Amino acid sequence: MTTTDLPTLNSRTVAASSLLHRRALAETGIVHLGLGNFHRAHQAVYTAAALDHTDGPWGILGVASRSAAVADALRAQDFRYGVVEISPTGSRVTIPAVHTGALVATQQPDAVLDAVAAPATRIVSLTVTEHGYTFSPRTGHLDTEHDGVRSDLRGEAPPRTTIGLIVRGLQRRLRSHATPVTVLSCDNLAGNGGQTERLVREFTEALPAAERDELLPWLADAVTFPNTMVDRIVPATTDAYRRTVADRLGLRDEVPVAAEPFTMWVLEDRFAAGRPGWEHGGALFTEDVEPYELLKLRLLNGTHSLIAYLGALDGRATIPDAIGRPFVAEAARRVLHDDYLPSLTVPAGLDLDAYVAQLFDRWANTALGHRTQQVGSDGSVKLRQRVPDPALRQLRGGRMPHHLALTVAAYMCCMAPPTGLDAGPHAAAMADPAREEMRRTAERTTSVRDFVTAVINGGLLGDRLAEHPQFTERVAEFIGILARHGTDAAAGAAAEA
Ligand code: CS2
Repeated sequence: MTTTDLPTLNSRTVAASSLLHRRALAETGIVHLGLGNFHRAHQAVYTAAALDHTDGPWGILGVASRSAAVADALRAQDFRYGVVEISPTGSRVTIPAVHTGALVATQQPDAVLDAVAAPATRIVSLTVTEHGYTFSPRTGHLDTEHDGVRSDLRGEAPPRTTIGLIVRGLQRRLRSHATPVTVLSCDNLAGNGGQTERLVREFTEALPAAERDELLPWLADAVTFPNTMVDRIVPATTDAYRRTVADRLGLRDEVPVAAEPFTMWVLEDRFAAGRPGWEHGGALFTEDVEPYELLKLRLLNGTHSLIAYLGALDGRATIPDAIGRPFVAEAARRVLHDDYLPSLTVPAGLDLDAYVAQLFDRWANTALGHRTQQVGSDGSVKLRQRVPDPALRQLRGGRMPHHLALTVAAYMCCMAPPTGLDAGPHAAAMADPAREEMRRTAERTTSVRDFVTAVINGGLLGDRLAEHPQFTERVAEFIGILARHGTDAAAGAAAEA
């Protein structure tokens, strides 16, 4: 039997399955921007646990940015889908069943703005990836040169950026009833709540005076932006995961999400209008999220980037394949311990050795098959969050962060391979908003060193690393070694330095 012969997963077939709990969904209390896999395997699962514990008005309206595919499929399945938890020892499927609707921002912009403004909406959460915040990689401020930002500032419909959409929705809310609301970033940005608040404010400050003066005081009074640390490795959906749901439940699910068993969520408890009891799903509420955020952003995400770029250049399709190469594992260990760890304050009570050992186990989860291409995509916006601060800290202390330089060198080789280097299919498949610009820079510069200088001075990693030409020099040296002698030799040179 093929999966197409099976009944579709929907509220009726799910309710008939003894495996699954039944939940009569209450009203929508959360509008979530970014209906991607991560949200569906993370916040949705915590919300399901909260609602399993106590009923509440916390249904989630999911908003896809552009693509209608997931929203349409979810609608056809009454917003039910499977989360396939994959570990080396097996898999299990759960159905969060917390979504009350799905919209596509580009197709139904007015309905999205209405949803943000609706009195019942108490939380507007977002997972739009680093790329979705439209900050300038150079300055970190709102990118007012960005076409979408400019169009949104002029008030053209539909809003083209997430920050524009949030501000326009909040404006509508203020004008209709002005009740408080929480904007909850769940993306991998350092200080994600604070950054979102700043970008929202910068957008508002750039509006005409009357709009600005109306909105700014209300934002300060009635809207909170808690910081959060989110963690769960969630690969792209494949037919293999669709088959797992079919095998386990005997139902056809077009949009399951696979995820590792590990999951973590740490949040500041600053909600303007209440929240679900996410602690019942294991979320941790604390006054100071920053140590957790930085720990995860650097040790997991930062090291992940190095594994993805070195792995891709070495011809590895997946993170577990990459970390299975001893020289990649050693480079990961070194960047984590030598370059990232000194920049961190370990949260009180956290067993660092166990945390690090667990990271290596998570990366090695071959059953999950997380792709190097996925982790390596959008490096220009991701590395900006991961590399500069720890690198600057080392450089200012008179130490060269060799493995951070290697990370940047491997990234640049994936984006604009120097002469003599075949970066391979996994690097070629990495999407990145800066790729074209880097390629053009490579064409107009005559040496690797000039290329690296132009890219770094152009603000790829902010504007402060350019003050340390020895870092640029080191990146150029690694690119030379990668091109002439390969990934193994480059990692070896970093380890010996
Ligand atoms: C990864 C993250 O793609 C990436 O950059 O590092 O998506 C990572 O898998 C998650 O943050 C894990 O929580």
